[in-house]
Amino acid sequence: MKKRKIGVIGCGAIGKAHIQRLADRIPEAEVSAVSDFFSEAAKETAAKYDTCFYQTGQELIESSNVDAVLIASSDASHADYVLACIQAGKPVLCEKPLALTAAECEAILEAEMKVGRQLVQVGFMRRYDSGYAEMKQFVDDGKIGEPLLIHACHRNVYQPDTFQTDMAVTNVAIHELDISRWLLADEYRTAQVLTVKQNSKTRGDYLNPQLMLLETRSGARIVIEVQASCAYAYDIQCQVVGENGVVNLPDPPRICSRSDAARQIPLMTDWSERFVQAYETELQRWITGVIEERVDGAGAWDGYAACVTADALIRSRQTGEAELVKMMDKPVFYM
Ligand code: ISE
Repeated sequence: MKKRKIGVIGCGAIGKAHIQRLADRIPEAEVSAVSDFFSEAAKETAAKYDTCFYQTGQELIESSNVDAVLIASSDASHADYVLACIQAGKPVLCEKPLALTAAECEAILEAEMKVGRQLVQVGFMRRYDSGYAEMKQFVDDGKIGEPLLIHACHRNVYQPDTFQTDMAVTNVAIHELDISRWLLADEYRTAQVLTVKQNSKTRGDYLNPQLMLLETRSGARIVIEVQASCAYAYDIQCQVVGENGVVNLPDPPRICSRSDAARQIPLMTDWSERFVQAYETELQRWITGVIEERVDGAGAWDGYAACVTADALIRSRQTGEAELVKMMDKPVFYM
């Protein structure tokens, strides 16, 4: 079997976790190249995995030693690297968000249409989580009737010192923006951020929590509570309410202990542990897509849809009003 040579840009926490997964779990892939804005991090990773170090992401993308690229660098760097991959004609899995703004995503859509082949997959790994996948099947099978509402919570324990208010949308709620339109097979019409009582324990200068309200074109409503930090655990909740019933995202299985007159089920605190199965399935399906020359899961269009909505949420925080989510008509290329 010819292994696909994967270049990884970004050797921070998520980059390293992906490299380990590729090495341990994906026999059809080998990590052939790494790079990072902080070259020491890339050099260390290259030594650990006996792979090649590249000074810049651009050099890695252009190298003949790389068949496909995984981008796990800082959010602000995603769009330029994705464009470079498209220009080099190489498949790319880009961690979420695809870009920081819808305008950057539009450039990506244009570039992809110009080369005439879908190359971009976006790291919306929740679509591969078995819990979300079961919910989606349940909704699609009509088991709760017409969906009316989604209640979602995204609660984090901590954030890096560099965290800012907008990142609660672009980096955190972006998952719910994708998964909700996927679960409902609907697009958004409006987006609004509501002012809520703030957590006085937040360490940093950002709004926490934030409550986001979305309305879809068919009139369904989605309420997302985002606690970027200071929550009791990393807790992801999602409930779809339909005309005939509701369906809930299952919590990941954990042991249940009984002692001191209490029944206890531990919760996770670190987001990187919660969706391990989803990340693994995502990588497996991405590599299969690379081999079969197609994109699996969320593509550039989905990355764009999430970013247009994120832009509207950020505008809404400034205007205090519900903002229209102004998406371009879907090009035939993405149908
Ligand atoms: C983090 O950056 C992620 O990427 C996780 O997927 C998300 O759940 C978490 O809230 C973010 O802080």
